[in-house]
Amino acid sequence: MKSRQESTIEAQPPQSSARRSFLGTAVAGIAGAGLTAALAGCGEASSDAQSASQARKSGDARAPDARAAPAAEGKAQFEVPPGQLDDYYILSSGGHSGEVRVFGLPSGRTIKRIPVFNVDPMVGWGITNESKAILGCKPDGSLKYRTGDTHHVHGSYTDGTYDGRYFWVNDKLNGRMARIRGDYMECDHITDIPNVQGFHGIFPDKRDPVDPAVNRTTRVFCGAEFHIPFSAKAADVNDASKYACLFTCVDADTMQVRWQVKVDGNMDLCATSYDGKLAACNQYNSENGLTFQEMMSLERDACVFFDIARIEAAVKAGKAFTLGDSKVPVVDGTKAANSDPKTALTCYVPVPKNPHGVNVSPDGKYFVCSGKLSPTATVVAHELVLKWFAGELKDPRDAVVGEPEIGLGPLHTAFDGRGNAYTTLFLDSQIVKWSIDKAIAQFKGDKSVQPVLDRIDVHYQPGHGYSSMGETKEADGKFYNSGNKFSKDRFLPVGPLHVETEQLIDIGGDRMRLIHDHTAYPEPHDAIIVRRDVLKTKQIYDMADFPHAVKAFDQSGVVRDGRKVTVRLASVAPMYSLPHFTVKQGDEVTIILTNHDKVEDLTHGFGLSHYDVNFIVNPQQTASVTFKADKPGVYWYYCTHFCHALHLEMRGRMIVEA
Ligand code: CUK
Ligand code: CUA
Ligand code: CA
Repeated sequence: MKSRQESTIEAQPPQSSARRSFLGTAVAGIAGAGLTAALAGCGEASSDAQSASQARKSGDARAPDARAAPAAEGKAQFEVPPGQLDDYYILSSGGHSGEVRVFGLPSGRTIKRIPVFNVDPMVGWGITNESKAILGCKPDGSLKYRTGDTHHVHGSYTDGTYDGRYFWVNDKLNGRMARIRGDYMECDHITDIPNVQGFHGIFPDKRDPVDPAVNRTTRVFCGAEFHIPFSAKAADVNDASKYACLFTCVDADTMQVRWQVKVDGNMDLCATSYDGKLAACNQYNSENGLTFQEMMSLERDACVFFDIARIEAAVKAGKAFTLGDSKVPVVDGTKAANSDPKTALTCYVPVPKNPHGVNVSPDGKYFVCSGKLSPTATVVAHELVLKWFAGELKDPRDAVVGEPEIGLGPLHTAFDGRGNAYTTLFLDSQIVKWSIDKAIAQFKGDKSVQPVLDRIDVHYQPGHGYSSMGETKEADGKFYNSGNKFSKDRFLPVGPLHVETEQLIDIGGDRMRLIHDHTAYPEPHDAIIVRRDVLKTKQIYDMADFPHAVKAFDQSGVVRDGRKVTVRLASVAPMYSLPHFTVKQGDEVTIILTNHDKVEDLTHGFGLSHYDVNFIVNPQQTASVTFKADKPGVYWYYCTHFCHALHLEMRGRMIVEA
């Protein structure tokens, strides 16, 4: 049998000329409306548009012009018609919703919301015993946390590109890292990171720094943004010199924390080299200040590099200490303790004031760190950082090979695999395309080169931008998505809280073209764009993976053990295996439900009236809930997930005897 994807590709009809001309007209209309709206609704966009039109008059080809895909060329090629599938998945963080989202690209269709750190009654995440075991509970059985703040999603690598096995996401709020399985696209593990607050950037490594045979992800690195005092003495709470941040390594397979490194400054993003040797974090607050003013006093902060092999050798050699209750070995990576390059675990490369974001070019040669408060991006050569660690480069700043001026508020950089970088400009509300080679030539002293190649207005204030397969060696330079923090007037008004705008940009040609907008519920930060063939998802569970499965209808029933009662239930559309069951008031009831349907998409739900119980079972899945039967009477349970013509009849009674 052909895979769904193969048959879809074959089934794709040639572009219909009728659709092409219709879409061309529609896009032209939208582009016009967008520009008018921008002028009317947004001060910054208005001045951008004015300066852009002035610049165009003066013949500056690098000026932005708020363009959408022009009508004459038509953008039907990017339309995903009804019944057709997208070419890419976007896996996006959901910010303080605590979840991860999956969109299709180029359509922008929402395909899935994966609950991770939040509670989600649609699937029963945070309600079933299985999900509570992953989330972690207090001794009384209630959830330890119900909230999270996801910022960065990254996938596992084999040979420098995504292998579809796992995805990881951080929880900035409660200091945790979660793993999502690539096959079922569900969270399977959450790890608490000890002694950190504001756990922010993450990045999986791409190969082992020492063993060349291990050419896949085995570690995930995590940066912490808020520095905290590692002294219990009350007198030290206001002594900034007692504060520090920890950089953490988590084992990708076991999800155990392997080691931590104490560093100066506050870390935002993480990046890893393609050879596995280095990880990097952009550092602001090198001042180690506790107040806003203190954090801004220095002209330069740093991009800090971690020599992974040396750190692991130091841990092995016992040069580590522990902090508080944590058993995780910690080594000293502060600047003062690492001044000798030949033994240093870390290298602090100075970059302009309060940088944000560090990204690695797909050829593995450069780390690009954005200026945030400086209108520049700093290009650091991977090879030169290795030279510094080898004692062959005097000053860490000598690893900088480019620092082009690109615009106001640079935050994050993506790549097209053709030597170009695309950086979000938060203050300018633009994406700027620039050439890495030209930036390097200019930095060497060639005043005639202009690294900036193009700019495009986005609506409005972009945070992260990311390109198709752009964080792998297979960066294909087709699409770029700008994740904008404000949408203002782009969508129908819905009261004070605005949805965010995700804008899809065609980066296949010399100039960027806006293809379309889609909405994203607040608030995505980072995302990755993954080619659809990378993900091999499973649509049906294996019943054998659930040790408590109710394997046959005749295994259904009520089992009593003192005050603990287990109700074993199975489902096949449109029936549960028990039309009713009886328990006693005060019993602790555990309901185990196995879905025996094998048909793809045949999910059942289980809602229990007035007991706040609500979860689903996908085909061949088993899930369970535990609650106290404290209200006597008759309570209907029913299927919440539409499954059959008789879905509404799919129900039964729980009888609670007083
Ligand atoms: S941070 Cu949000 S826009 Cu958490 Cu990646 Cu830069
Ligand atoms: Cu089963 Cu609806
Ligand atoms: Ca600073």
